[in-house]
Amino acid sequence: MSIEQTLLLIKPDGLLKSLTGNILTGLSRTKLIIVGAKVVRVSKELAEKHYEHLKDKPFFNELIRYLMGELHQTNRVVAFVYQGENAIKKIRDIVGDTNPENANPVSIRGAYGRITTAGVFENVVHASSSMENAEHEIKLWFQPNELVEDLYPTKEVTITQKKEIVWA
Ligand code: IDP
Ligand code: MG
Repeated sequence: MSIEQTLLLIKPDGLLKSLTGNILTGLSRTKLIIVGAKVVRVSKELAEKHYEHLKDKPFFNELIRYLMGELHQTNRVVAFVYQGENAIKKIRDIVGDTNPENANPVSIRGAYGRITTAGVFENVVHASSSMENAEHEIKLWFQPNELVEDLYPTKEVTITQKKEIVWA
């Protein structure tokens, strides 16, 4: 058994349907621990990087609009990093099959997902599918100081003349 990390996103349809509590309760059965959590405004760039591997699919443009919240009058997702033994499989088992119609009816996607007429699977959550995939995704969504564990090697850089938004 290996200690793994995995990225879990509550997608815009999950937020529109107020499913955050249900989803977290469902996932708490895994006894995994949360080592990072935040609400993220999803830019087109972030959405396209996240789904880069699907860029040749016919549903890609709709999928990007979906993750950006354009189909659900919102512009955010909630992101979590879970950690523990076999975290990737444990989370994916509860999340269910990619296609909500094939997903176990008691899984998150089986219970709450749907297929839109535009053809995208609105399946409520995203979960990493392999260790390589998880590392890539966690680094995309979180900076090292946003996680309470040192998961991957870091380096120190000095950034000068960087503009930042601070409270006025
Ligand atoms: P996953 O989310 O179960 O890992 P991926 O193949 O990585 O599945 O696909 C990413 C997302 O793209 C899915 O969660 C779903 O929203 C959407 N998607 C995947 N395959 C299809 C499809 O055949 N039709 C419509 N949407 C799809
Ligand atoms: Mg995937």
